[in-house]
Amino acid sequence: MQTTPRGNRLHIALFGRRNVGKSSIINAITGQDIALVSPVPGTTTDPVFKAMEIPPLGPVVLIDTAGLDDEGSLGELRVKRSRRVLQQADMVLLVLEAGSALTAQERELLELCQEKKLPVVAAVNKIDKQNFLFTLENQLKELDIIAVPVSALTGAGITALKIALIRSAPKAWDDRPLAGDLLEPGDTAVLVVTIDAAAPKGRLILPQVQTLRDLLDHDAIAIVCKENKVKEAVHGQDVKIVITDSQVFAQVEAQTPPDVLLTSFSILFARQKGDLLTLAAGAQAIDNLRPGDKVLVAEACTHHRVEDDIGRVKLPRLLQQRVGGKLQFSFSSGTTFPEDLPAYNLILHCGGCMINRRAMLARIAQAKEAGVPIVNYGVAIAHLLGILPRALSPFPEIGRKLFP
Ligand SMILES: Nc1nc2c(ncn2[C@@H]2O[C@H](COP(=O)(O)OP(=O)(O)OP(=O)(O)O)[C@@H](O)[C@H]2O)c(=O)[nH]1
Ligand code: SF4
Ligand SMILES: [Mg+2]
Repeated sequence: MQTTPRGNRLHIALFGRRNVGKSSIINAITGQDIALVSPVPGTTTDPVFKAMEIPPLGPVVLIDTAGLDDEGSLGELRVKRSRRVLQQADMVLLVLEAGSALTAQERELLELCQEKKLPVVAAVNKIDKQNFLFTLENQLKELDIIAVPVSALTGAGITALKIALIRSAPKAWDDRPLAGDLLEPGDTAVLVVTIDAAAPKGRLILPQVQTLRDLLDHDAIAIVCKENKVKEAVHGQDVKIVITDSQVFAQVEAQTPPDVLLTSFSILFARQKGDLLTLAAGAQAIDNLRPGDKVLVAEACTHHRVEDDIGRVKLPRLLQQRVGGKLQFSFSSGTTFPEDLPAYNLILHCGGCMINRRAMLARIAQAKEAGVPIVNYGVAIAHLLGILPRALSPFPEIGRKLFP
């Protein structure tokens, strides 16, 4: 499977009057010039579907549409086609122009969205030339719609817009598969579980059980073995993927044929919870750290800390070994995320098991806005062990971007 199938992508449909900047906002969100922009109203005529990976939203399809106020018989036809897009949308981004008020067409669209229970976020664009938002903001507030002031021209508010999209995305979007989407029904996965002194007595740990369950939910076949039996587990079977504990990755890799996908449980969880592309890019930034640099270790809860705590002790030690000198560590925990992010050279975040995906993605967005690389514990460990490129083999889109 080379790319995320469309069905697993969040479909965001952009609507708005002609010339309000729908296409420009697509370009601003993606950071690329992919949608045709011009001062001539009616530039976008037919719905345009763009499938892409937008950190930190993940794999999405953005749907650019023709203006809702298009006129004439051809215009009416275009409006109809635009509206039809609603059937394929998971959520709607209504683009408005600062200084205006809601029109009948926009209200009609919002009513339709309400009927279909589609989440709506409104972007009030062109605040660089007109920042009178009062009327629109009040109208949208009455309708219980989040309004984000933006300028596609200057980029102002675009991160806030991404965060609003993440927060408003439909509930089902949070329920992402762990591994099941990497296999077709009937495909086989080998799960490698270490049973050492640290393993709990008489049971498997939660990430292993969750992965197993996810594979079964997707009608895949799962073989479970220890790290010394991978060769036998793979032999003679048509195995699609091997999933292993990070600590025995090298040993497992040596027994896994190159044409079989290989990854670790922590990479799967980083993907499910966060935005793997940004986190993997953040891991690369570890190599740029120099002695004296500032690292923020952020944990999403105030869990009980153990003696060789991964965030407080183990990872700081490993990082300093890699850098060859002392780093300045700051620690944050719980629901607050520090304001002074630009002061750091790297953010090392926990797996975030106590917060939902939206909250994790919002933190990743804040880090990106501050221009600070962010990596989580699992991905950082994979990088420090030198296994990241191979562990990303099931996600060629990400591998291609990071290791072209
Ligand atoms: N000043 C300013 N101009 C903007 C902004 N966003 C878009 N524009 C300009 O507005 C015009 C229309 O932008 P488009 O992105 O093509 O608008 P659209 O909504 O896709 O228009 P149609 O496809 O014609 O419906 C272009 O000249 C853009 O450069 C903004 O934030 N500020
Ligand atoms: S990974 Fe989970 S338990 Fe650990 S600090 Fe983060 S939220 Fe808390
Ligand atoms: Mg357009």
